[in-house]
Amino acid sequence: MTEFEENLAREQKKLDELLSRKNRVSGEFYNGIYDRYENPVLTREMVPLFWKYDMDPATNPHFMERLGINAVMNSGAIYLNGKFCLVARIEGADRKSFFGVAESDSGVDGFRFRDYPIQLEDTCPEETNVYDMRLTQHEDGWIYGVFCSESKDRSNPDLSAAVAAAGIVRTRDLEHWERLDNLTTLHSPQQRNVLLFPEFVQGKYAFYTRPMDDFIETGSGGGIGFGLSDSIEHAVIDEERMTSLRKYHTITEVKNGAGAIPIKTDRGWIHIAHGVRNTAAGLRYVIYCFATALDDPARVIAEPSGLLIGPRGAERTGDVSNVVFTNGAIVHDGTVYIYYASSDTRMHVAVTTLEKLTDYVFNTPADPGRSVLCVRQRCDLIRRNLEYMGGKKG
Ligand code: M1P
Repeated sequence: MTEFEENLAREQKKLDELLSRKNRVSGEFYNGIYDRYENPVLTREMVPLFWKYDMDPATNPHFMERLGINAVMNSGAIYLNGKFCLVARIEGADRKSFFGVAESDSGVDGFRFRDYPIQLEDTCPEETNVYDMRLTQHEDGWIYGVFCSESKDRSNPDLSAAVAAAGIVRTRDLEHWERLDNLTTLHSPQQRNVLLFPEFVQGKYAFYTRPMDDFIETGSGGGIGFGLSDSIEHAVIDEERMTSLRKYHTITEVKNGAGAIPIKTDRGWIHIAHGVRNTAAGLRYVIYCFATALDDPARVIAEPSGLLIGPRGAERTGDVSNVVFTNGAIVHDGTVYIYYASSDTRMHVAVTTLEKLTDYVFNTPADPGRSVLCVRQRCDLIRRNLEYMGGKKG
């Protein structure tokens, strides 16, 4: 066997084992709200070898990576033609991200990438990076992908100064993609974490936005916004109403952003979003929920206290440690699959049911905002429990 053949055979075997590995509910974790799974559902090791290596021994005798992959993370999600589909953010070794479709029959394992990543139309010459696509099956019949389109800020000499905007594409099959104009928000200089609402609102296209003064800092942006546009081909939002707000000394103090496409229930739209706080160890990203009204998707009607998913164990380390982030969930046959990335490195799934998620969102108490009130809230629970447990004994 040549060096090439030996290395190829070993790496292909590792990949095949990873792709056929069954995933199981983690026995370690319990909160009654959702299950975690033992293994990540997508990692950089699950990318096809022919995306990274030159497979011709004549030009690559050492079987050397030519185009490395650094991470597979923040994925949009949709159930299409009997498959759980993720549109993953794949980050090359060159720090540029792009999108690839991975499909699975079960939703918890066996995700395989299609042969080619998505090749977006090159309509924005200044655009340097694209990431974090959210997929909306809209009532107009199209599947839309809204993602961050990042360009260098030419007005600022700082080499790291960048501008984030919301790019929009549409497709019917996740194979052929039409690029539309980037979203314009008349009163917000930058946008990230934008998603398209699946229904028309007042006959218009509706977006959740995340207004920002700057590429990193949201500045005066108070939280997750909501705005309407007459057109989707040339989307423009004038007014952005605030929905879930950033609040002092909460999980959303530094920033927050919309995540999965809101899930419709008979009690309201359930949102699975992310919140960011600062710590001495840097920013900490967690996933939280809120609900908005069916008759007014900008009006928050429930916001359970604290986080739904926080980074735990091995999830806590990666390229950007202490981060969990979601931009996709799938509801199929009453089961909810929440796809989330950990530490900007790999993808996981948390699984619950629509019934449990609704119970969590509408029956978990809200954050009362101050320690003295929080301990009172907890003592109420303890008192009720002790009375109940004492009553049972007697
Ligand atoms: O590094 C954590 C996340 O940071 C950004 O989110 P936000 O805009 O809320 O700060 C995004 O770039 C996201 O991709 C990344 O996972």
